[in-house]
Amino acid sequence: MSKQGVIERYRRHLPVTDRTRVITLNEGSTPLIHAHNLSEAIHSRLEIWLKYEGLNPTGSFKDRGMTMAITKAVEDGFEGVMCASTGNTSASAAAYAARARIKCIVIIPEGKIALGKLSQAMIHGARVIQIRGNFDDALTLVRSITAKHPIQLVNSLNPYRIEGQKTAAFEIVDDFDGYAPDFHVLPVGNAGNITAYWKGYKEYKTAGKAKNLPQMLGFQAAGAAPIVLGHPVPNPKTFATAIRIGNPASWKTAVAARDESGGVIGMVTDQEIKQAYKMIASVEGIFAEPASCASIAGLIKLVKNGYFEKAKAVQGGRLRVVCVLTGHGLKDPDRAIKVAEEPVTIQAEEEAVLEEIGLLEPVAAGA
Ligand code: AN7
Repeated sequence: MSKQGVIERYRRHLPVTDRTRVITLNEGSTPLIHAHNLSEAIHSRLEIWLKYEGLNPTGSFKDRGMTMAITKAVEDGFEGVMCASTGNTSASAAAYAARARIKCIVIIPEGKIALGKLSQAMIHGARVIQIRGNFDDALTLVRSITAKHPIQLVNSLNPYRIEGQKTAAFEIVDDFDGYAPDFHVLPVGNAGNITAYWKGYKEYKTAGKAKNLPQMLGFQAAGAAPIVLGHPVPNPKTFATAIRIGNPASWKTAVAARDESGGVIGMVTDQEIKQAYKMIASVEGIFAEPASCASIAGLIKLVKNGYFEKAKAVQGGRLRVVCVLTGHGLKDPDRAIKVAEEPVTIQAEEEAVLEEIGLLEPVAAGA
């Protein structure tokens, strides 16, 4: 069967009726990839799986929530939507709004979103407004404006966003034949995604479709870690621009997900994120944007701290861990080029190439 969007796939679990006109780009049903090499490299007791959300139509997990939010905005008669964004939400909103033929306005922090994401919002025809401020300032503006004008807010404060995003938890359980993983690891920015996953796992368990619940392990960047620190961060800093957020909208529900599941919300440094970013690309062949790799960095950190030593696997044997890779690496090629080895430039000659790759002994000078 060709891939259907998440609303069709999980219709019974979502707030739609037979008359709802579904706005979709066939998002979801993303691959859950067994990361053998990573598992071996970091801890033999862990069976690590990667939920590669970068393979959604606009390159991030945001499409799951956006298909719902735009579908409902159209159903409710809105002719325009608006969001604040660190990049991916704006790319997704712009694409789905274009498909629905409604207006889209995005407010972004000037100079702080990855070029790929900016290009998406622009080419899909959104009205792109950059502010001299950060994501939190942008969200404050959007909340105020959408409260007073007939424009639908499509940030994750919009409950339909969470409804759509919870489908990723359903997919994971379906892929594991009715079991949730022992641990679910993901990056935390505005905290909508951790809220959505936890809601999805709980609903699937209540519906009798999941036998267990995972422990939720969320990671913020150390320079933008309000939930870990217990207070808003007025001037958040991290090279993982997607999660450069100092006052998450879904703070309370993120803490609830952590506490109800017996999990952790921790933080990782930019250095740790960078290492994980390179590692996942070089040992598994999977390119995820920096923010996504906060999940891998966090997992590595917990392993080093002995976090998993006493843990028991629900199905016996190895501990099953799912790390969500929230966005595609191609969103932000500048970062990749900065952290990777530079290519060499040589003459267009076979000998020169052979020498470069070590298949030719260099001719000693004066020989
Ligand atoms: C790749 O696009 O907030 O904790 O405005 O793009 O649900 O916010 C993006 C967030 C993780 C954090 N990984 O998810 C936005 C935005 C990537 C992201 C997050 C984001 P939430």
